[in-house]
Amino acid sequence: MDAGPRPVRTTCPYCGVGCGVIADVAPDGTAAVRGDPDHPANFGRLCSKGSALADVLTDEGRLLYPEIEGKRAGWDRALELVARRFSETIAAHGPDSVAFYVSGQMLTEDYYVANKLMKGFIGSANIDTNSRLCMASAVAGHRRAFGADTMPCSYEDLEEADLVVLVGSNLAWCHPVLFQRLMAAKEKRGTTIVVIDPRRTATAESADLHLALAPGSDVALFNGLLAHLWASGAADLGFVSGHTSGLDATLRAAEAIRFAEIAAATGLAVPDLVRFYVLFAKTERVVTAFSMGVNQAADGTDKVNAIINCHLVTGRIGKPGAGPFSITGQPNAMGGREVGGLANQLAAHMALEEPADRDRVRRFWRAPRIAERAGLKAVDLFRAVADGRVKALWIMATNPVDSMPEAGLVEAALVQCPFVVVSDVTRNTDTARHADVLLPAAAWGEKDGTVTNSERRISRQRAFRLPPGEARPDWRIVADVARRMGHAPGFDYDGPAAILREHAALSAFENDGARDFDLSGLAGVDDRSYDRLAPVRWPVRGDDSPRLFADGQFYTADRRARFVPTPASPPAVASPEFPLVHNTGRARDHWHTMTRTGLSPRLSAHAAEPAVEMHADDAAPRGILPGTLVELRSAHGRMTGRVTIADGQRKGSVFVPMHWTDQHASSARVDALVEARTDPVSGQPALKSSRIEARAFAAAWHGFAVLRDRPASIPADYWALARAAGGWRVEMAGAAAPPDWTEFARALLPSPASGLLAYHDAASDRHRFAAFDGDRLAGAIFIARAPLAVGRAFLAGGLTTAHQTPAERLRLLAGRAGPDTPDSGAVVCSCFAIGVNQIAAAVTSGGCMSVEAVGALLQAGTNCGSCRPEIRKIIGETARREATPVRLGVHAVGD
Ligand SMILES: Nc1nc2c(c(=O)[nH]1)N[C@H]1C(S)=C(S)[C@@H](COP(=O)(O)OP(=O)(O)OC[C@H]3O[C@@H](n4cnc5c(=O)[nH]c(N)nc54)[C@H](O)[C@@H]3O)O[C@H]1N2
Ligand SMILES: Nc1nc2c(c(=O)[nH]1)N[C@H]1C(S)=C(S)[C@@H](COP(=O)(O)OP(=O)(O)OC[C@H]3O[C@@H](n4cnc5c(=O)[nH]c(N)nc54)[C@H](O)[C@@H]3O)O[C@H]1N2
Ligand code: SF4
Ligand SMILES: [Mo]
Repeated sequence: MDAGPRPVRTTCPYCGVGCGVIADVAPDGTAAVRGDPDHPANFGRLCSKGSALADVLTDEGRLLYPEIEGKRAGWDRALELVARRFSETIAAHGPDSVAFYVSGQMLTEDYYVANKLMKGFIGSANIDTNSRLCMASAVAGHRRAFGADTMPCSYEDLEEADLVVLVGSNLAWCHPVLFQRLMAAKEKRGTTIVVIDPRRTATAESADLHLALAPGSDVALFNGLLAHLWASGAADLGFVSGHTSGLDATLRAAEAIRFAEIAAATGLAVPDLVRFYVLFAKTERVVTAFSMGVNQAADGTDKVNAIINCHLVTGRIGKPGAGPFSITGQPNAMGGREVGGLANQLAAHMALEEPADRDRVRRFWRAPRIAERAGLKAVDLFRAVADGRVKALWIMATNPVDSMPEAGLVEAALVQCPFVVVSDVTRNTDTARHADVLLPAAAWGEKDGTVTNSERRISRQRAFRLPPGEARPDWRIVADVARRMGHAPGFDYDGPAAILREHAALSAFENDGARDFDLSGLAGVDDRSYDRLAPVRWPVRGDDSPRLFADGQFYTADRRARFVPTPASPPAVASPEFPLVHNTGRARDHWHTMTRTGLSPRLSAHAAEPAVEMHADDAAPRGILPGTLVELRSAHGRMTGRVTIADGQRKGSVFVPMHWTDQHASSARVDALVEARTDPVSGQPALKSSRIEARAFAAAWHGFAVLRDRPASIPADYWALARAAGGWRVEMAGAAAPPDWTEFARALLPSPASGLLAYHDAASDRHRFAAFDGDRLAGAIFIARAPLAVGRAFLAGGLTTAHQTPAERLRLLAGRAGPDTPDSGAVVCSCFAIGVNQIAAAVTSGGCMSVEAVGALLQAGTNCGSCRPEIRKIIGETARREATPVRLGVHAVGD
C-alpha cells in the first residue's frame, strides 16, 4: 500500500478570488497545502494567506461542544432549545420577531438551507448577512442597471483588457492572486493600470496612474468621465439606442457639474484628470474593477451606477476585456447572493417584491408560507434587536460585535436580547461571549460544499479532516433545527449534494431565460458527480454557458439596460470636533477578526499590532511621534493603536485596519468608532468615512514581551497580543508605572523552575526580565520610557531555540542579536520570514535594485509573491535614502 500523502482538491476559504488548493493529507491526518495547478482561478498560485492555511488547521481555540449558558450540553438538548425558543417567540410575537444574521463565509448549501427556513417556513425575510457590509451596493447597482444582480466579467477579461481601472480596491493585498494575474498580463500586453484610491496602497505603487482622490468623490469623478465620453465622441450610439434607456437624464445630471468643479471636488490635478479621461475614452478594452472603496459608502450604489454608466455609454460590456467588475470579498459572497441571503432578495435571483416570484418559490419549496416583504437589513436588524422588536437571533459565521458599525450598540443589543444563538468554529470571539447557545460548526477542511468566486465560478470545498469534538456542518445544524420546528419534509437532506441539486433545480424552475441565474445543468448531479464536480462558471445550462450580455440583452422588462442618474452628493462638512476622516480596511496577512489568521505565527508577523496610518502633517500638530501610540475618538467610541507615519496616506485621513478585537488588543475594535450611516438604496453602511479626532496616548512606559503561554490578563492600559512560533509576542504601554516591576513581570511570566533573570537601570527607568525552564525561554519582558527598540524578531525566535549557556541567556536579556547578526525587522515576506532590515541591507550592501535581485539573494517574494509590491517600495525608499542624507519616507510596516 502507498502510505504517501493523499491529495484532496478544495478551495481556499479566504477571499473571493476562490483559488484552488490541494491539501496533501499525510497518513497521520496532518495536511500540507499547495496551489492547485489545474484550478482556473489561480493555476497553482497562492497568496500569503492561502500558503499558510496549514497553520490554521489546528484544534486550538475551537468551539468543540454545544454550550447552553456557558455550560457544555448535548446536541439534542441544544437543538431542541433553539427550535423551541424560536417557535415560541414566533407563536407569541409573529415571524418578524426572530432573525438570522449570516455570512458570505458559509457554503452555498449552508446558506440555501438557512434562507429557505427563514423566508419559506418561518415566513419572514429577517435574514440578512455580513454581505450587507460588503456587496449590497454592488447588488443594488446591478439590479438598477441590469434588472438583475449580474456581474458580467471574468478573470480573463482582466487579462485581456488594455486598461484596468481599480476603484476603491487594494487588489495587491486583498485579492493577491488576481493581482498577480493582472501584473503578469501587464508584463505581456502592457496593460495600463489606473488606481483610484485616496491612499497610496501597495496596489497604487504598481499602477501607471494613481488618482488619490478626496474620500467620497468617486461619483463626481465618474460623472465627469461620462460627460467627457459623450463630448469626445467615445459613445457607442448603436449600443446606446439599441440596448439602453435613460441616457438623456443621466447625461444632464452628469453635465451639471463642470470640469473645474470636478477637480475641486476630487482634489485631483487637472492634468491627471485629463489623462484618465482621455485614456478611458480612447481604450476599447477597459475593465473597471471596484471593491469596498466604492460599496462601503453612503452613496455606494450611486458610485456603482456612475461606473456602469460609463461602460454602457461606450458599449463596453459583455465583450472580451471589457466591463464593470465588482470584485467580491468573501469566499462565498457570490453564492450568498445566488441563494438570496440578503433580506431584500428571494432565492435564485428572484425578487421578493414580485408576487409571481414569491409564488413560484413557495410552490417549489412546498412551503407553508413565504415572506411577503423585505426583512430588516443588518444595521436596522441590530437596531430592532436593541429595541426589542427582534427577540430571538441566530448568528452564523460572522462576528458582528467587531465588524458592524456602532459596534458598541450592537454589543449592547446582544446583551439585552432574550435569546442569542451563535454558530461558530471559534470558542472565544467578541460575539460568542454574548450567546445563550453556542453551536460548534465544522470548519474549512472538515465539510463539503460549494462556493462561488468573484467571476461566478462555482468550486467545491472538500473535507479532508475530521471535525474536532462534536462540531457539525452548518447546513446540518440548520436543517436539524428546522425539523424540530416541525418542517421535517422540507429539510430532509442526506447531504450537501442533495441541497445543491435542489438549489440548481430552483434556479431552473419556470426559468424561460428571464432569469440570469440558471444552474439547470447541475440539477441532475448525483452524489458521485458532486464529489467530482469541476470548477464551473454560471450560468450552467448544459453545454451552453454564454458570455452574459454579449447579445445586448439585459434582465429588465424591456431587456434594455438602464442608465441611472447619479447626482454627486455635496462633500461632507468637516466637523471641528472630529476633523479627520476615518478610513478603514484590510492588512495583507490578516483576515477580518483574526479568528483564523491570528493562529498563524507567520501571518501575525507582518502586522503584529493595530496600526493607525497618518500623514505627517496630521501627526505633527497633534504631537504624535512616529512609532508612538495614538488614541482615536469618534462620537461613538474609541480605540488605541500604534501610529505609522505614511507618506502615502492622504492628509486629513487616517487609515486603520479592521482586524483587531478584544481577543487580541486592549482597545482596538475599529467599528466601535464607525457610525452606522447607510446608503439609502442598498442599506450598506459607510464604513470608510466616519469622522474622528486623534491624540497622542500619554504613555509613562512602554513594554515588549515574548511569552510561551498566553497570559490570563495583561496589567497594562494598552496591549496587543500576536502569535509567535512557540508562544506570543505582546506590546504594552501604561499611563502610569506600576509600583513594582518585578511583581508586574511575575504576573505575566509563567512560574519558571530556574528563577527570574532581571536587569534594572533605575536612572533611565529600564527594566528587563527573562525566565527560563531549563534551556528553554518561558518569557522575556522589556520595559522603557520610550517605545522599545529591541530586536523583536530575534526575541520571538528565542522561544523556539535552546539557550544553553549563561552567555546566551544574557544576550537574550540584552534584547538584540549580536552585532554580526542584525535584527531582521518587521516581516515583509511571510513565506520565508524575511524582514524589512534584511531587504534594505540587500539593497545597500548587496546592490539589489530589483525585486528579482532581492529574491535571488534572500528568496523573499519568490513563493507566493504577495510581498512583491512592498519589496519594490523598500528598494525605492532605501535607494533614495542612500542617495541623500535626508530620510524621505518611513516604511508603513512598523516593527
Ligand atoms: N488580506 C485580506 N484580504 C481580504 C480580506 C481580509 O480581511 N484580509 N477580506 C476580504 C473581503 S470580505 C473583502 S470585502 C475584500 C475587500 O477588498 P478591498 O475593497 O480591496 O479592501 P479595503 O481595504 O476594505 O478597501 C479598499 C480601499 O478602498 C479605499 N477607499 C476608502 N475610501 C474610498 C473612497 O471614497 N473612494 C475610493 N475610490 N476608495 C476609497 C481604501 O483606502 C482602501 O485602500 O478583501 C477580501 N480580501
Ligand atoms: N470598519 C470596517 N468594518 C468592516 C469592514 C471594513 O472594511 N471596515 N468590512 C466589512 C466586510 S466587507 C466584511 S465581509 C465583514 C467581515 O466581518 P465578519 O464576518 O464579522 O468577520 P470574520 O472574522 O470573517 O467572521 C467570521 C466568523 O465565522 C467563524 N467561522 C469561520 N468558518 C466558519 C464556518 O464554517 N461556520 C461557522 N458557523 N463559523 C465559521 C469565524 O470563527 C468568525 O468568528 O466586516 C465588515 N466590517
Ligand atoms: S488570493 Fe489568497 S486568500 Fe484569496 S483565494 Fe487565493 S490564496 Fe486564498
Ligand atoms: Mo467583505
